[in-house]
Amino acid sequence: MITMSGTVAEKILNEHIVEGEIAPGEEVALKIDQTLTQDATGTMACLQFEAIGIPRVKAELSVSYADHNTLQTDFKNPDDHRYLQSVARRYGLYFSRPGNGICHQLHLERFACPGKTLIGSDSHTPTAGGIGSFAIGAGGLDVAVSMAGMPYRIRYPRVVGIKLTGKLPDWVSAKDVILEVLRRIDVKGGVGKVLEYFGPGVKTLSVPERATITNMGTETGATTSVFPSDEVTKAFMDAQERGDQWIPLVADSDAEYDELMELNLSELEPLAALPHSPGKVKPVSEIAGMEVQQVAIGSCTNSSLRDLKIVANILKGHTVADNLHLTINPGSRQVVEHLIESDEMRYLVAAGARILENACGPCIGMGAAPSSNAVSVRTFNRNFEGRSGTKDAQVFLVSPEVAAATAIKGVLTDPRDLGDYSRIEMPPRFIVNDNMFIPPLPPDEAAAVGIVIVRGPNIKSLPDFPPLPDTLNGEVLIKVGDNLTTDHIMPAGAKILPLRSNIPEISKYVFEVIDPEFPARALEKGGGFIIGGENYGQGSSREHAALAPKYLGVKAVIVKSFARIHLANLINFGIAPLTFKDPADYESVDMGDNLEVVIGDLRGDVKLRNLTKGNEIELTHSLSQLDAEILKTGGKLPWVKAKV
Ligand code: MIC
Ligand code: SF4
Repeated sequence: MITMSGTVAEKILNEHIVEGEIAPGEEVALKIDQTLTQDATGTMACLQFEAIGIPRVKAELSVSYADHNTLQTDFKNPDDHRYLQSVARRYGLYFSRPGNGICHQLHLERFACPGKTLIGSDSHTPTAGGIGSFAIGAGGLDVAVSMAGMPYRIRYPRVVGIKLTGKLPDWVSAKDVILEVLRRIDVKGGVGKVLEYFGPGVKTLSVPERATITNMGTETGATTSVFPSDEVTKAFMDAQERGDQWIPLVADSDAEYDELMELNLSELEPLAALPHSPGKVKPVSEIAGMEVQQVAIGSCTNSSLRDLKIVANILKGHTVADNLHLTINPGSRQVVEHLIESDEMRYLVAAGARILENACGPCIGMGAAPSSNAVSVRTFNRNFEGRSGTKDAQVFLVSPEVAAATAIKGVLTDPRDLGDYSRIEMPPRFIVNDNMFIPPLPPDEAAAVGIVIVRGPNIKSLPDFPPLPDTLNGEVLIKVGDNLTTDHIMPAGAKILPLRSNIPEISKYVFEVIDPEFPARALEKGGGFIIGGENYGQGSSREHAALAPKYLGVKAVIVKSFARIHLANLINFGIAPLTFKDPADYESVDMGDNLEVVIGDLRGDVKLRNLTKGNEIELTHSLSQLDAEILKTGGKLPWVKAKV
């Protein structure tokens, strides 16, 4: 039992705990104040919410955003948007229409509040930590359950205090701060932890800059990242006409962190994450000079007004180098309206930037795929192999400053070579125009009951899964290495994303990037097992990375360690998530081996009999009693339905 040492994370957590013991690693249930969903995960989340059978959302605020699936190459994505809009109207959610912007940028601008808990069906939900919200990414089903008013369960995290001192030098920005954190702790250094920023350097960063840092904290595997709520936060909320929602929230002076890290902002330099991992970080100065074929600016990490203003002022009077394309996705309409008003949009257009819509776009392979073998320099947060839509593209992740300098020069450029830093001026008040949010109907359930839910032909009903037996039999269907991402397990992109509400169809693409024969093999063998290394399932929150393998008959995933959200998704869909007791045993299991795994009631360790090799291995798991119960029932949906 730890005492209330008074970090920001602990203050929010402790106020929201409704069950469980306050001690790192213990399972606690949290009251959730706000929820967010987006269109790529939200369709499934809404189908699940409907299946739970509650007449209206019970969270204080639920927002359904349409920002990922905005490419309309046929009826599927627009059908899903009509479905989401009708569900929002029927069940009392805000609906953010396509064109309004990226969920995390919009939520920060218009809804996120210090001291509140937020759960979102998107792994970058911690963006709202920039305003002092305790914001967690989760699978769609967990968000649906929170929409139904039930608490969300997590392991009480360890809190890492990151003490910021100094001030960012010219040409260095918030992206370099989080890239430096990633350089130090890599893509699994944050697992089981909250990254909390404090110290004198905090006040030098604006809320959108803080949000860039908390957004990409996701790439460390952290449960979330959070900044205090101070005068800077108040000024931001005042400028968004939300000053009345501000509360002060800082760590007590005697607060004790479970771990400490110091980061002197003054010592940072422009950094880049190299292909194909956000944790492979190097100074730009060491790798500058390589020819670049594409620069892409935007994504929930770097599409705020501050970021696009700096880009506009760097590009002013220049032309994009003739060997590359520059695409820009602004984060929201507020950003665009300001750029138009200040004339800075003209600098972007005049320089030759291709202005795309306010949406995720190229970040999730929705358009603007790079050419073959291209080097693509992006302000995004992920550079996993194939995610851009081009398998052999080399994606580098950088700050807006590096991206803009590179766009002018045609080669990867350290922006400090450009000379004087462009100064930008932020408006004292933001242009507030909420006309693309459709607010919920007043809470008169009778009025909403008659609202027809619009379902296009691509929206298929949820598959039903039977309870899990005590003994699982089958073949090892695939064996993968460390840090395998959910983009590998269930790819996204323009072709596959529109199938998110159609499980039989989307299942045909499981492991497409690394083993396109997997779905056919899994079906032919009647299902089986996946063997993996460390940090299996890092990255996106997409529950389809569990749901689709389940549909193909996967019974257990046996690995050295799991990423947090994917582990929860496996439990939610009735796939046993097991780990090797001795990680060295990973070596002894091969693809094609016939296994018998005796899980029993999942109360203790588990035995794996390798029938091909004739040996026995000890497996273990981190399941709570409740997790075990959910798993054995065949997943969370039947379990929740039984409760309701
Ligand atoms: C991503 O960045 O990978 C996504 C697309 O936003 C995902 C959600 C999804 O797969 O729909 C995420 O980060 O959770
Ligand atoms: Fe959208 Fe990219 Fe952010 Fe995911 S990481 S929410 S795809 S902008």
